[in-house]
Amino acid sequence: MGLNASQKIIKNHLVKGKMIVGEEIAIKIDRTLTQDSTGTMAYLQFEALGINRVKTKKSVAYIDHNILQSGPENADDHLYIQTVAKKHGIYFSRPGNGICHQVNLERFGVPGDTLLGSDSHTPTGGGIGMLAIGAGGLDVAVAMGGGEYYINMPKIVKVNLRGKLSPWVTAKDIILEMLRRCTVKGGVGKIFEYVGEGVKTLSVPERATITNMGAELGATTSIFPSDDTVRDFLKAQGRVKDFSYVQPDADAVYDEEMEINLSTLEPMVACPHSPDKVVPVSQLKDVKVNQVCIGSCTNSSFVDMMKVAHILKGKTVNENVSLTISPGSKQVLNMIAQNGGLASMVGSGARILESACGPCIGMGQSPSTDAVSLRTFNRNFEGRSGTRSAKIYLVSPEIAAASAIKGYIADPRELGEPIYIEMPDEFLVEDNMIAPPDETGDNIKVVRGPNIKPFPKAKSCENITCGKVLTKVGDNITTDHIMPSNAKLLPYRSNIPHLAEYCLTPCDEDFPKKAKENGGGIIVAGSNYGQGSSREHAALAPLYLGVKAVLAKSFARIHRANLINNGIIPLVFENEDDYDKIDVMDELVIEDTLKQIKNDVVTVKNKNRNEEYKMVFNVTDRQRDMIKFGGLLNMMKENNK
Ligand code: MIC
Ligand code: SF4
Repeated sequence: MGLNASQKIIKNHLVKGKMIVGEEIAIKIDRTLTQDSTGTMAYLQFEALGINRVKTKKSVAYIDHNILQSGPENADDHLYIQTVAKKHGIYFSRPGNGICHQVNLERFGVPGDTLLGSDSHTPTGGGIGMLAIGAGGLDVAVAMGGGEYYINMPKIVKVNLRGKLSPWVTAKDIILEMLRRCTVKGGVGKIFEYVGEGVKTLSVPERATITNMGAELGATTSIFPSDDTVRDFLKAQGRVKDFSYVQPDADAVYDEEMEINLSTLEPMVACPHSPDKVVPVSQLKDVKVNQVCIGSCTNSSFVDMMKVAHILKGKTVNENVSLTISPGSKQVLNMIAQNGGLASMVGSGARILESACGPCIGMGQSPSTDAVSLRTFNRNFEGRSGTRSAKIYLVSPEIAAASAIKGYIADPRELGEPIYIEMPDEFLVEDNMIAPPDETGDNIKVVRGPNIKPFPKAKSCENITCGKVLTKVGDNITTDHIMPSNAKLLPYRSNIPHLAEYCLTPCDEDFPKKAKENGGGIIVAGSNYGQGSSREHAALAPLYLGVKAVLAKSFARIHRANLINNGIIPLVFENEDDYDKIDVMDELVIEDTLKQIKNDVVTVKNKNRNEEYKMVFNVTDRQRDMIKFGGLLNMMKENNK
């Protein structure tokens, strides 16, 4: 029986377990990436492991998220990451060099290798045939130290692409179609492998747009098997030596299959406030637009930027629209500066921002009250832009640029003749903003600003776990709800006590207060709890506030792992109706916790209502140990005794 590309890479990296769907496997990680908003924690945790030098083939630390520097905090974090990287053998991509996923694709990604990144959009690397997975900072820290990465063997889904995109229809529309069909939870426990005739028609950046936004499906990752298109891309980046073919066998078997006929797709839009609320652009025509933001790790490549430049050339941005553009990397910015594309943007009145995440993570450019903002980004969760009442729509760069000129949501097909931008034969390669590590690190002093506080450490599990239900939230709660991130809070990513004051406040303003008054407690949630970002802070802040367990209808993959890594028990309702029976401030108890966590089903008693709920605790033995010992770090210490 033949293997698909995902299975081939997993097989080559398999350290423990069998490749049977749902069973726990451990894989060797070749490469890691961190960015600054999750990186400080990841490096504090790496330091706690006491390992001197990273053991990966290459690890890279990027600065791209917290770049506003409205006080010393962000700059202090940058300096900490810069020095810790220099000391421990990590390459440092300096602020200004670009968004981690874009730069990784250009300068570091290697087909067939595994990449673990402390950012949920790490699967962007799947665009060149890497097995690239997003994870919490602690998992990345362990991988940097040479430790394996544990996942349950995902189902591999064959996505057969047929036909060819029509003019003005883009890769963004392919992934929006995937989201329309599968929803934001449809990818949990799956890898999407894109194959078929249609793949040949897609460039590397187009593929990367799709694998990037596969994160919004909740998928473990997405991948395009590497082919001649990837070879040409790496050659144009001066890295053909990094290329190898990773192709599925002719008789490869998949766990599920689906098909998209590219020829029938239309330009699409994801409506507020979820990336899966997708409709064709024709349904939204004439909606007035106040702001347009182009960029992010989803759509900021050279070709994306050049398409936008062509649409804007000789035009003026509508009087009622503010247009911002963030090119994805220094390479992209420099190339459009040299070929005149940037001049067309500036000439039209676009506001050019730094090559960084910027408005995508609410680092500036929050829209006005009730505004309609069109963004080429990947997430439009409520409040993420920094303006709670704003309505964010996710679109292709083509729709974005056309709408910026017209002042309302525009169908780019009205622009007439399509634009075709050739992929360059040679990209402008200049790695002068990537600082290599010191050879030994012995004389490097790690600089720690006053804002860098120690991270909270879990305690070993008590035999009676009890607490009040501090809050009860609905379905699809994102980590942006659990641990909001905006220009005011991002500077505190290395200061959990401060961040904890805002934990879950978008859902329940009094949550931190209630947690403190009751000495911690329990969270009750609907399905897909913790979707979105990989930020471990969404587990660390609840840990700091004394949260012991989360009872939910279901969990998103990375957040569930982060909870377990930090000793918080994630339990799933066996009977979803029980969710309705629990009220805020009910007192819940898990008796004989140490015994019960050995089982797949745990009984939770509700003292106020004299009821019992069966909760599924379907985790691996290793994860049971983590809960017992109080998280991954404690378990590792215990195992090393
Ligand atoms: C995001 O897009 O939500 C982020 C900001 O990049 C996060 C990481 C973080 O919260 O720092 C992610 O995707 O993991
Ligand atoms: Fe940055 Fe946005 Fe990409 Fe997250 S999704 S890495 S915030 S550009």
